[in-house]
Amino acid sequence: MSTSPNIFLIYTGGTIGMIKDFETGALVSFDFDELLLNIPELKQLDCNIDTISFSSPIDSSDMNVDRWKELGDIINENYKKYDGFVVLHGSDTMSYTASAISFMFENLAKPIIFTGSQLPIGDLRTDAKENLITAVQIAALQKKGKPVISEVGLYFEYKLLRANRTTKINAEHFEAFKSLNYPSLAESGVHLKVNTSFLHTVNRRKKMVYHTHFNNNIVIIKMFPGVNEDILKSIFSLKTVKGIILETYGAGNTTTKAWFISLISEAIKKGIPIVNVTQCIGGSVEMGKYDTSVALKKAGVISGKDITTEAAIAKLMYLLGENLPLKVLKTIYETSIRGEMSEN
Ligand code: ASN
Repeated sequence: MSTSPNIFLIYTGGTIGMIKDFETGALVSFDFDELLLNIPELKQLDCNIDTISFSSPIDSSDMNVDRWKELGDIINENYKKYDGFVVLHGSDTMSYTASAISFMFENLAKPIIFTGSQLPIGDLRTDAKENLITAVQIAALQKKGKPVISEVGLYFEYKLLRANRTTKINAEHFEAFKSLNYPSLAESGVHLKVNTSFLHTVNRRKKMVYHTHFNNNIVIIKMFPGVNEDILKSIFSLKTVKGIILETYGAGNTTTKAWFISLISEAIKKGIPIVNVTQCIGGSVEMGKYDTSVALKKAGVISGKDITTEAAIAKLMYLLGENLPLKVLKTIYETSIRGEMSEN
């Protein structure tokens, strides 16, 4: 029997497997077998690769919580059988899905590496081949028979990043993702260099726990100068809203208008968690640093610290799905549970 690592390659859709629609000229998801035919190099890798595809591959703009679960179920059902997982996913919402998957798998002890591309695999100038081949190699990395990476990663354009720290920052460049608040986990040059000290460490005696409940009754409100009182009041009055993410300025600042502060504190008094994340792609929320965030802190707003908006959304849906009392939810939210925020 072969001792090479066993890798499960999961195709969800995205540009990597797309072709141009004959009539509209727009890119549409294509057949997985066709994608594999375009990349015979996979057979040369020192690992065994099994593959599976979503029954109808999608552009990642159509991702939703049901699709997260579909993907999570595929990984969970095959967790024991494989040494590592590679997920092919559209780049547009890759950071959201990868963040969600990181919360779904507690005590993850194997690599789940997301990748995709900016150009389809059949395109002459495609970035898909390098992304896919190196993602598989990373998922197959082992030391003393154990996976080197035991977390959810995102590999794109020569860098492996912690997935729940990433944001898509460019629709044009091959370097489409950044992780501004956490260093890269590995870099691919002439050698594949793993930055061991930044890797998530795992206690292998703890059993992996799979979580599937996401409550998507949430809303994200991006602050902007001139934000309208009536519109915000109507959003805050919606009974279906069970959690709010406030995308604030700089280090967590908002308008200090009395109507706004009272909306926030009334909602929290009613048990609605409100999370403060910054609109900046780097840096951290620090409520109390400026006068313009003191009232938020007093009202009990949760600090998202240096979490990305993508991870903040996934974490809020995940913790709401766990049905926790508000105080407990706040404490857990402000703690790094999958390496998604800095501890301070
Ligand atoms: N629209 C595509 C997607 O996210 C973009 C890509 O994969 N580069 O599915």
